[in-house]
Amino acid sequence: MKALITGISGQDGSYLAELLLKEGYEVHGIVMRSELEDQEHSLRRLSGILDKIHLHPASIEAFPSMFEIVQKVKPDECYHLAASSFVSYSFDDEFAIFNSNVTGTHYVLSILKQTAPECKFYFAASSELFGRADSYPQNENTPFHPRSAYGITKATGFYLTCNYRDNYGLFACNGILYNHESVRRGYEFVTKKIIRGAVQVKKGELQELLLGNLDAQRDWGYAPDYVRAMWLMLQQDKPDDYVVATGKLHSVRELCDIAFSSMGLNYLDYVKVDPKFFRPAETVPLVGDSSKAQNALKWRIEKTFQEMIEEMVEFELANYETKI
Ligand code: GDR
Repeated sequence: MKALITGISGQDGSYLAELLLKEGYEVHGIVMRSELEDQEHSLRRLSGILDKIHLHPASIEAFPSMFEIVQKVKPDECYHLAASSFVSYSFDDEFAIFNSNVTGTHYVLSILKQTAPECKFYFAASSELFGRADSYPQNENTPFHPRSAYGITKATGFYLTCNYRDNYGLFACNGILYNHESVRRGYEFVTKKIIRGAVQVKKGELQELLLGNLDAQRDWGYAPDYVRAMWLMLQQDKPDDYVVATGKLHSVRELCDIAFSSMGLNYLDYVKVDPKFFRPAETVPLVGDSSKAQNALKWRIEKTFQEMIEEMVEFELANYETKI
């Protein structure tokens, strides 16, 4: 079996590549040309498996190069993870995010339809589809109400995926994933930002950590658990869409408390609120009901929130100098 992963160098891409290798797949990944030139940093998450995977340089916004790669690889499964994924940036550059997230997704679907119509397709949708939701917990039937450029692009990708499934018979699935974290998370996301900040404080290199809304709540899961759900979706008899979530809410404040107190510090002494990091407030929290995934895919959560944060803290302390 051959799998093609767009966004293989990211948190999810790297865990998924490891999982697929373990399952005996030949793993191909799309990376940006610049990433190949700066492997030590850009491909750091793949460092343990670089000699076992096949990397192809291309931009998902460039149809001809994507076409050539898909035609050459002829994958059995394609996991489309490449996207601009930081919600805050999407407010700054709405036009660029549409190009990568919408046009890029449309290109991949169209290329698969033309060159590998039997290939199974996974689209990385997001809980940001629900945005200003009317009810919680959200499930596959909850209406979408995205409220960021990022959320709109993910909603468009979701509908593109449904349309290629319904109109062209592609085996195409949407994973509506809630926040998922790990030691490989990027520093702009709040879990890693807080944990990194707490370690910097502990080392005496930071006096205060500036954050946005401390009472914001999220449904945070563990990334390796979530990539397993992606794979399971493509192993079913029929394509479908699934919410992947823990069903539990935690606040940014709670995260600060766990991270700082695990190092014997009180977050109240160091964390300061800066309105620069505020987002439009949620009236209803984003928390998912993943009953469908649990029943149909037999998907289970293996790591709790507390275990995950402790693992991230331990890793950050051990790898502080290398900035993984
Ligand atoms: P999110 O993740 O936007 O939910 O999207 P992020 O970690 O950026 O924010 C989580 C929550 O923390 C609040 N917050 C802050 N966030 C950041 N980044 N920095 C801060 O200083 C800060 N202070 C408070 C935010 O307001 C928010 O409520 C992630 C991404 O992985 C998306 O790609 C994915 O689709 C969704 O999760 C599901």
